[in-house]
Amino acid sequence: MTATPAYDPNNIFAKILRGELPAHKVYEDEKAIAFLDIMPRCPGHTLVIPKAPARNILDIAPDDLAHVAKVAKKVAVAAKAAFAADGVTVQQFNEEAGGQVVFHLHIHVIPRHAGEAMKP
Ligand code: DGP
Repeated sequence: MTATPAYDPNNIFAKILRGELPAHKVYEDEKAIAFLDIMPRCPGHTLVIPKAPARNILDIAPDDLAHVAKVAKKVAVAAKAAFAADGVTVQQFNEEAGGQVVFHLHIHVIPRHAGEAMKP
């Protein structure tokens, strides 16, 4: 088993949080933001992230995780309506072996239409 590395403040989402990189923000509060994924797997693919410096589910404080989950629910409801979707896929990856590419915790919220394939 590999030890979980420390949080890297130079990851892309930390730069978005600091305003050093642009993002199309769709939601913000005191503890989280949501913005459109740059490589959407379906139209409306949104990422929800905590403002706290958490690498993934393995190191995030439980209260920060609870908040980001609440925001993911708001975004799911809003995105389903905005994109007239039939359903919503919610995904979250942890560490390279778990499919994570950007090492700041994020929840994928992906509006889905019946019969429409999701890009890999
Ligand atoms: P993953 O770590 O595997 O859960 O996926 C990372 C996601 O982040 C992937 O869907 C693409 C997205 N992404 C990567 N770089 C950027 C970026 O600079 N801006 C935005 N908006 N999304 C990004």
